[in-house]
Amino acid sequence: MQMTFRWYGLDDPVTLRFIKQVPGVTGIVSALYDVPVGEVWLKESIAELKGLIAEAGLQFSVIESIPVHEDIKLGRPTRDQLIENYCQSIQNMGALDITVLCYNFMPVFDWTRTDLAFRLPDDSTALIYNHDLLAKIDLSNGTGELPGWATAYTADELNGLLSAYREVDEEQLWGNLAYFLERVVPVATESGVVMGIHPDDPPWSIFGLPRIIKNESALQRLLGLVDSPANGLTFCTGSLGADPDNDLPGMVQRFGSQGRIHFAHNRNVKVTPEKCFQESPHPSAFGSVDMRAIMQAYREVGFTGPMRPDHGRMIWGETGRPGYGLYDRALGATYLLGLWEGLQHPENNGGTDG
Ligand code: DNO
Repeated sequence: MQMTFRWYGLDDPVTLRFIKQVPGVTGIVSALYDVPVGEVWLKESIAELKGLIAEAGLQFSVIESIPVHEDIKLGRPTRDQLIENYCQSIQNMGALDITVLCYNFMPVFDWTRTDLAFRLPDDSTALIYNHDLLAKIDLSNGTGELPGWATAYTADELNGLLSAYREVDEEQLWGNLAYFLERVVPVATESGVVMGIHPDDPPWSIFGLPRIIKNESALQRLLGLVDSPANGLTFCTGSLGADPDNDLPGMVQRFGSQGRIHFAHNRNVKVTPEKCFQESPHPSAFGSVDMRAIMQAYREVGFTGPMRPDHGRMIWGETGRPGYGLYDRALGATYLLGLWEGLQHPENNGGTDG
């Protein structure tokens, strides 16, 4: 296992130098944030980012994410050119030896919360989600009212997308995902890249949009769409853990032993009443996710891929990008590495990457 950290590029207040100071973190998860969705990621631009990371003494381990254009998810005729561009981006990353790609297939909205700075009794703040409150968010003026939504849509753009998705049900979305994967996975394989789909977050429909990557049977179905090792998973305990029916350690066992988990996102969530959750500190005691059992399952399947602590709270007065401050994620990385070391088989005395 390689412990990694997400970095948002030169604008990120959490610098590569700070990340390098977190014990045991050797890899960076990043992306090109200025390429319009659908365009090719140029090799020179990826190489430049890789160079910055290497200068800091770190490895560019994962691209998270190359966004999938809505026209691909909607199955519009323009998708073929967009898929070709996507393939080109994969070839470019592969040529630079960046071998893990995280992506998602969530219509319109990536991860979604109702409050990005909910104050906890200890005065830290966390991201929370409440399904009833979400339903009350008014989208008639675009994404303005949605807390922290990164891709701002105007009212017209958003209405256009929402009405286009009214014609696409879950089965059609599966079909469009299959169409995409049938074309990109062979290119990934040739390029030495493995793909890990990120589960839907939260793992249920929001705003009436179809969402399909939500549970074990969906993940198994995904793997079968193109039965090749390059077609795999980003296993996110926070996203899947929002549904108490998901058996996370069992899923790590079953998908990990098939060699199909390519990237691990470890986050804890405290699942409150139905379809409500609060992001909580990484250790098991603070949420509904049994982190020890999950790490044990990763040990048992001999996981060698990248892992990152996922969202943290804001603590010690830190301000910054919600979920992506330095301190709580650094505590998370240290906790996960501690579990990893403690779960090491006594006969295998080999550091953190065994
Ligand atoms: C949230 C992240 C997601 C993830 C994408 C992957 O913090 O885990 O935004 O990067 O869903 O495509």
